[in-house]
Order: sequence, then structure tokens, then C-alpha cells
Amino acid sequence: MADAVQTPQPTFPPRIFSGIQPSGGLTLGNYLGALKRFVEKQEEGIETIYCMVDMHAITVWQDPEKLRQQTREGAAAFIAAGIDPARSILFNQSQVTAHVELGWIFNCIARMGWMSRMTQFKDKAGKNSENVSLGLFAYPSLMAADILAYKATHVPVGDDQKQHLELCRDIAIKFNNDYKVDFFPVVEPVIEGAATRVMSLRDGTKKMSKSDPSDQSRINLTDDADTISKKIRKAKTDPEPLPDNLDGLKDRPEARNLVNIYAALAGHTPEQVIRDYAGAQFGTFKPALADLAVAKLEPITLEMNRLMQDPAEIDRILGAGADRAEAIARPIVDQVYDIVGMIRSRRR
Ligand code: AQP
Repeated sequence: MADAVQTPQPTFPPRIFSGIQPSGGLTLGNYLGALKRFVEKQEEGIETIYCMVDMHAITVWQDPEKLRQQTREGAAAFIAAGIDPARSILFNQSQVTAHVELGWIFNCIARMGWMSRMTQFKDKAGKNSENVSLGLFAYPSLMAADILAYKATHVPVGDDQKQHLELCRDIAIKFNNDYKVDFFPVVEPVIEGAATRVMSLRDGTKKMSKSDPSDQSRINLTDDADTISKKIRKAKTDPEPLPDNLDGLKDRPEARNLVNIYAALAGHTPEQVIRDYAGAQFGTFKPALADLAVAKLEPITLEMNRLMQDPAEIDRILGAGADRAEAIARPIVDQVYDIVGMIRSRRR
């Protein structure tokens, strides 16, 4: 981007931040592209901060009661998938006001031209761009604030967030240049694994998304075993058997998607899956995938259901996480106010 000039990067201690919107129930895409990776990062022993980004969710209309429910359900999914709130910081964004404070400052750093190029905005706004919220347009600037309020250095995400992370890097670089400081790290996206972009079960060219109007297009983390099996068996495919190498999947997006999902769930590479199922018909492959998906997802769903019996405990965990998050973000954002020249004379 034109205004962003690379400066030498000082060393920042490794810290992971990532978030998920409570804009619906979480999907297999969120699980494989994000949640599963979040747990792996926690297990690597790096400091991990994870957030239900409720302020992002309201960039499109959310029913207030449903938003609360989805935020708790998302937090339950994190814990059920293996996030330990004692080891990782787990909270909801709106409880730590440093995010929106820094978000405003970044609105004054980011350029209109940068934001206009965001493909997610174009996809979500569609032909309706005059009528969507200003928040939806500014979304990537708040996302940069989520990350940089903690001076996070690494951000595990699905492939769809790559462009937003490039913008986060540009904001950090421009802030550092404008104010002649080495204050913010230039973050590294962590986009790894066999399923960085899980596609819709109805259309292999479209991302699986929690807000897709068709429930058949996705596997929800709340789906029971029977529903998961049915959705996989009904997933759109082509009439050909599986090929014996990955090149054979090049123009077969639905088949490629199911192979990637299998690989990510099994912890294999797509090459291994193709080797094991070379020549198999979908009549054989789909039931195997359905059994694998049920075996991996059912324990998470059952644990989520158990945790959701006690919403007060989930709220307590989010509150305690927010206290820990605030303790990191507050001094960083206070330093930002100093750097940009705000008077801070209130006694606290
Ligand atoms: N289909 C996907 N494949 C791989 N990763 C995915 N992620 C989302 N969908 C897929 C990753 O999940 C994390 C959280 O995403 P988000 O909830 O903040 O928003 P999103 O990317 O816009 O996801 P959705 O499901 O499509 O939400 P809606 O429908 O509300 O817009 C991110 O790391 C994302 O990459």
C-alpha cells in the first residue's frame, strides 16, 4: 500500500491473539481454520489470547438476546475444543474498552483506499454498499486494534483473513512511521494446515460460513451425530471416483473440499488421504468421512452442551479473562494516547 514504508522490525516477545465473531453458531470451518489451531498454539506454550469479538458481530444486525447466547456458545466451543481458560486468556471483546479506543485511533491511520480494497467488505456489502453500516467498512481497522492492543506478534486465522492481516501490518507500519516510534510489531499471519479454507457443502467455490442462509451448506458445532452424517452424505460432489493424486482434484472443488476436511480432521495431509482412497467412489468415501467427523466433533458438542447448562459460569470465565486482557491492553493503549499527543490528566 502506497503510504506504508517498511521500517526495521525490533524484537517483540511472541504473543498470539485471535478471535471469532459470535455472529451465529460456530461451523466446521471455524473449528478447522481457527479453533483447532488455537488449541495447538496453546499447547506449544506461547502466550495465547482469544476473544469472542462481539463488537465485530454487530457490524451486521444481531438480535440482542441471540448475540448473548451466541457469545456464550462460542466461549463454550473454545473450552470444549480444548482452550483452558487458566492457560489462555479467553474473553469477549466488548468487556475490554481498549479495543474500540485503539480502533478509533486506527480509523485515523488507515486510508479510505486501503479499506475500499477489502474483498470481505465487497463480498458482504454486495450491491448494497450504500446501505451497510459504517462499522462493516471499518471492521479491519478494529481487527488491527484487537491484535495490536496486545502487541500480538502472531495471529492464527483461516485463509479468508489474510488480507485483513496485511492491512493490520500496514496500519502498524504507518503508525510507527507517522509518530517515529518502534511501538507496534508487524504481525505474522499463521495460516496452516489442510483446511485453511473449508468450503460450503453445497458449493465448493464458496466459503463455509455461519451466516450462509442454507443450513445444509455447513456443519455447525451444535449439530448432532445424525445431522452431521446426513449433511456429509448429501454434500454436493461429482460422479467421478477419487483420483490417485492431488492434481486430479484441480477442477473438482467439492471433491477437494471433502478430501481437505478429511485430512484436517484425521491430522493427515491431503496427499495421504488420496493415497488411502485412490479410486474410491463417494459412496465409500462419504460414510468414512461422516464417521470421522462424528468421532471428532461429537465429544466437543456434548461438552459444549454440558457447559451451556451453566451460563453464569461461562460469564464468570469471560469476566476473569477480560480482567487479565485489560491488564495487558490498558498500559499499551495509554502509551498510544501519549504518543499521539492526548492530555491524560484525570486522577485514576
Ligand atoms: N470456511 C472457513 N474455513 C477456514 N477458516 C474459517 N474461518 C471462518 N470460516 C472459515 C476462520 O474462523 C475465524 C473466525 O472467523 P469469524 O467468525 O471472525 O468471521 P468469518 O471469517 O467472516 O467467518 P464466517 O463463519 O464466514 O462468519 P460470518 O458468516 O458471520 O461472516 C477466522 O480465523 C476465519 O479465518
